[in-house]
Amino acid sequence: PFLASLLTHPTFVEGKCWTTFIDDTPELFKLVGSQNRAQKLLQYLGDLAVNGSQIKGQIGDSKFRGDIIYPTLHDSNGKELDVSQPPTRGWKKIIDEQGPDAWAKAVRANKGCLLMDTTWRDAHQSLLATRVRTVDLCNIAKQTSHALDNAWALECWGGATFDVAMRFLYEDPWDRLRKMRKLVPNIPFQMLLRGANGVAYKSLPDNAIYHFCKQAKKNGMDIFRVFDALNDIDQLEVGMKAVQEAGGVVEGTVCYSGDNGVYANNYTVLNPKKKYNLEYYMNLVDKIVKIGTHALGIKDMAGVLKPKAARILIGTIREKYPDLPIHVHTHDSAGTGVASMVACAQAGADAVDAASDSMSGMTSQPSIGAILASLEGTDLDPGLNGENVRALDTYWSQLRLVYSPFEAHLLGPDPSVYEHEIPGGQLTNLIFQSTQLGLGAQWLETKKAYEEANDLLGDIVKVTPTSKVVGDLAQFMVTNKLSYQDVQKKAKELDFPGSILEFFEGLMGQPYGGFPEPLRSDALRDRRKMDKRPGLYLDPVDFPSIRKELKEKFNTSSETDIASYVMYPKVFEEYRGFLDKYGDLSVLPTKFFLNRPEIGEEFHVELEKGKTLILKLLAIGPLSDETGQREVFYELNGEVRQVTIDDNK
Ligand code: 3PY
Ligand code: ZN
Repeated sequence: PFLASLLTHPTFVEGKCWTTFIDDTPELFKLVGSQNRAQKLLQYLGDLAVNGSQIKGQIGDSKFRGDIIYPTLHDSNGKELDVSQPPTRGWKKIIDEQGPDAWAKAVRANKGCLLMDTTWRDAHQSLLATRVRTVDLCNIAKQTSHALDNAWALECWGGATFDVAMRFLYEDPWDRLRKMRKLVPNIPFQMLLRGANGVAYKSLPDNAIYHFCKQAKKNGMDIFRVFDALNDIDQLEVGMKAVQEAGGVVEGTVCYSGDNGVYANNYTVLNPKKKYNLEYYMNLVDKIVKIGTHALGIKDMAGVLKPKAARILIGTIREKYPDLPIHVHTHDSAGTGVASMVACAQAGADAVDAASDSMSGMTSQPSIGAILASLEGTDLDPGLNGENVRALDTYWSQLRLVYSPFEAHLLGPDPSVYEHEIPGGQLTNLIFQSTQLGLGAQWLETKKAYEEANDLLGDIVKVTPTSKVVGDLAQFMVTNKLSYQDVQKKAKELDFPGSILEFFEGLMGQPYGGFPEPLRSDALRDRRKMDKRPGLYLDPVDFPSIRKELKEKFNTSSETDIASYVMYPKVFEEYRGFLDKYGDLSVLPTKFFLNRPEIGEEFHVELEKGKTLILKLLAIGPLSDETGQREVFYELNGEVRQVTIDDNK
């Protein structure tokens, strides 16, 4: 069958078969397996028909199951844009042709404040449990490449998208990156890298981070926002150096923790307990600059950077480092995001983050439309066509309803974020968990416990993975009815959650000001204590033996599979198991990935270019008492096909 595919392939037939043709034409192999793929897909669809969606975190069906209407874009003369043609404008060209240093210069010379659109990463991580699938990003990619042609970047990868893709969407995150890259040639791509943790939740050996960054760059990534959850400079350095070596743009990043301390001279008046003041942030910036960075990221993961603090912080950095591009990230949890980002722009930031209007606000980034409206016509104009940006959002307004089963149903801003400092994505999760339990009061208790847990841990910087440590301790306190004092007094006997012990061991790096004692020693008992960065204690990854192992276990020698396995061995194995059973589901439209089809409803699945399946659910048979199974009947390209499914209900 392979030979038949080869001999009938149009390129071969036309005699244009070059020597790397077979390597460059993976669809040859796909054609061979398409029968098999269709059968596996039916297995998934049969399971969906009988048992409903098994996607973790899904509650109910999509609110919108109609056909998506795609936006039409226009040029500055009002003429309809042909989005099938690649755009000519975009900052990626400078990175590619002149390199990151020249790019940094060009960014500084640019008068306006650029925008980074986070819709493809942080916005859905913060609002929809990171569940947006590759197909839905690709379906709007061409329009996006035009509408956001002058954007700083699209944030589209890294953070939680990496593991969630494999864990819950049964997708290869690398495949996503490659597909997006093909469709968006002009706008730089940006990813979030958790320093020495890569895209995992605790530190990995240094060579794993180097290998990962190399693959990310090779597969299409441009700008790497590198942070460390404790602002531990040694941990941060690992990530920054790995990006440097991979040839990427380094955005060394400061995680911003509370605005009270920024008022350096009178901070004791404002909040005596705060240890993160202007001096602290400036010291960190100095260290990041010393390591070598193309841009500076300010990552306000909880959305606690108020406009006045923004002016002071960004203004001070701008004055000290006139040549350094500054890029600010925030969340709109308190509702002050637009005001703060405008303040940053006015104080000298080169770029700020925003999300498509329907995917913005609350725990996500502030609205791109609102920021555009605030800066439009001023010296800081971001240089985007507002009408096209709004047109793009008509897509996201429909998509948000397709993903409604993952909504946390937030009702409004939460200015108490200034006290509890819970990062955006985590805030959504915690509110969701509390409301699921039907305990309104529990939410107040959780917020209070979160503040206390943070104090117990020594007032640490809170973002993945340290925010999880604080959240786990808070939930542990609420569940076990432990007060602040109880935790301190009973620490020697308490059975703390694993994340807290890992933090105390030093597996997430060193917190500023040190670990709290005697709590650390009491909790750890005879477990190890690392007082330097974990990478110094970990054995390097033995890549040759991992390559051999993956070849034997999964018949793959792909370096990106190896990177996935090194980052998440168990998740990768489970993902491959799922692929064996159901095949590659990334081709299935989301409404049929999440929702059971109606009887008689026809739908199309494009397995690959030119190979479309036309499907219709015909009937679900009765439950067999003997086997606990049902027969499900589908019509596939006009033929009746039957699959046997375990009824798990
Ligand atoms: C992540 O690490 O995934 C984050 O979004 C941190 O803000
Ligand atoms: Zn964020």
